[in-house]
Amino acid sequence: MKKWWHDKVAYQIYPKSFYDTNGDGIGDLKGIINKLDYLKELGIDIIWLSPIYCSPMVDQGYDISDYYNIDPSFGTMDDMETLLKETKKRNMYVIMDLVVNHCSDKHEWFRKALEDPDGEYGEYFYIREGKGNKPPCNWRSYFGGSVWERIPNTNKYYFHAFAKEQPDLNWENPKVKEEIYKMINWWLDKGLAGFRIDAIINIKKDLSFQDFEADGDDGLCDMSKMLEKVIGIGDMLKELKEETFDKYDAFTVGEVFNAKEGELYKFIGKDGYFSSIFDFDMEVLGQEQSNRWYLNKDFTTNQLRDVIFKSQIEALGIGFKANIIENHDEPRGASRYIIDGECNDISKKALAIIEVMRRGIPFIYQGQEIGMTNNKVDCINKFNDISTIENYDRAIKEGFSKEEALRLVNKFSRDNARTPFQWDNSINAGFTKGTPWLQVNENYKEINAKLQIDDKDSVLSFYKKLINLRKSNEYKEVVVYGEFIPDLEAYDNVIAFYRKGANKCLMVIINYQNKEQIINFNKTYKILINNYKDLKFVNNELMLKPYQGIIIEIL
Ligand code: TEU
Ligand code: CA
Repeated sequence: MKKWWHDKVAYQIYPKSFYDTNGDGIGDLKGIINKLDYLKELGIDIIWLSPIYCSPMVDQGYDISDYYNIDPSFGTMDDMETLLKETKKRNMYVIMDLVVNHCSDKHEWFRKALEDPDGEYGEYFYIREGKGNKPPCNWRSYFGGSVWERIPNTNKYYFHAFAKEQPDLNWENPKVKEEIYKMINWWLDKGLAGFRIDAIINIKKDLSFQDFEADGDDGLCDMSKMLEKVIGIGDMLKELKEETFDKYDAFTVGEVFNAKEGELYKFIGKDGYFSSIFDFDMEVLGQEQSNRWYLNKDFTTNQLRDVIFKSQIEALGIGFKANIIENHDEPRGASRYIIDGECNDISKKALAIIEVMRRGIPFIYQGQEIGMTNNKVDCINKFNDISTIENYDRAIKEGFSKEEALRLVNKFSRDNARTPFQWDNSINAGFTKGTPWLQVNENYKEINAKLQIDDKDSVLSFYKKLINLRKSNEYKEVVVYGEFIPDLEAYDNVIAFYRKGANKCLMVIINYQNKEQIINFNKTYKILINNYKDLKFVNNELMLKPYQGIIIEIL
């Protein structure tokens, strides 16, 4: 059955770094309203806002102290309502980040829990007695250290999967669930189109809290060990959607890393828990353990191609994944998926084809469309992100030199994607008239939106072309619903596939390497999109230039 969101294109805004209108160095809701026409022009339908709720910002808004209000640094509820009105006018939709695995330690529920751990609000969290002088078990939080934090003057500990300022909410408590459902419906009633659902796979814990074998020098073990084993998340997610999203035909995207093999249909199938889930297969390539970046391995283009194919095929006949090449937790796609020294407008356009032409819902992250790249930071103190600093410290504890640790966090830091949006070549890239909360990438004079808007050969214009193709009357059906069929796998470093629809068949061929590649080819075709001016085709041979990417219609 067709759904309203199937043919849409989504865009993630990281509000703090998008556009600042009052000179405090922090992007705001008015800034987003100001740039809606830019997004509309790009072809965006759905905007996902990273959290803008009240927050002490220990984890940039992913620590919420009040779910019903807007953090003053972003604006007011009036601004939010204006944003909803202005998007509606433009036939655009807004989804917000739903962060309900945990809240902030400043949330009133948690403050009350600390006052009386054995009382009603203690039950809103996971509070357990320590084992002798030690925490209840040896699981490692995603941001390092134990998942348990001792409550002062007691032998009780509370559970936090992320930072200690992000206590996990107790999803086994019906009252907590009721509060969460009420809050979700309150927002949907306001006119939100849905949610991106944060860290949701963590809501189900194995309540036996037993130790696992340590996998690091810290004597702790990755939480994934527990998540792989625990059962029962399905019931929670089913109830969640029935009590909320279903009633509104909302669009939901789950941040799900650990869907078990063969269980995708439960998440995004016809009666799935969510409309879609992110495809993180490219992002976790080479990753040894969650959030221990210094252990990450390099990967080849063939490996990259293989994970893309595998993930695409997995979703066929089941549902639609949300396709990304970067987000606010990841390095810039152009820096991660293009070899250093080969990153240029041509290769960025090749990557853009992968973003938009996979089957699923494209989610473009702010700045991706102009080819923003990783930032270079020369000193650990210049990072802001909690996870970056923690990774650096841990790498050093585990024996890496300071230089090596700095190099590695530069490569993977979440701040790479969080530097301010580069609007133009004026001071601070036109992001703010004040002092930006995070250093602007120094390449803003070469990479900015203003330079690219009127340049028909820019990365930005190329994204527009791709989105236009996806939305055109002629090719919409095949780009949105067409099957995904891999091809040319015998060629190294070539990423090629068909999108086969009811009446049309498109083929994507990308020579994803810095040298020419000849490909035997005996089909009749029409070129729809090409990141070079021409395409050499002689005697049944396609001669692809370095990083040449084409979309052709097979006739
Ligand atoms: O991320 C969840 C998550 O699993 C992250 O730990 C992710 O693996 C990591 O950031 C990659 O480096 C979500 C949000 O997207 C993230 O920004 C938050 O910090 C986190 O939840 C806690 O709310
Ligand atoms: Ca501001």
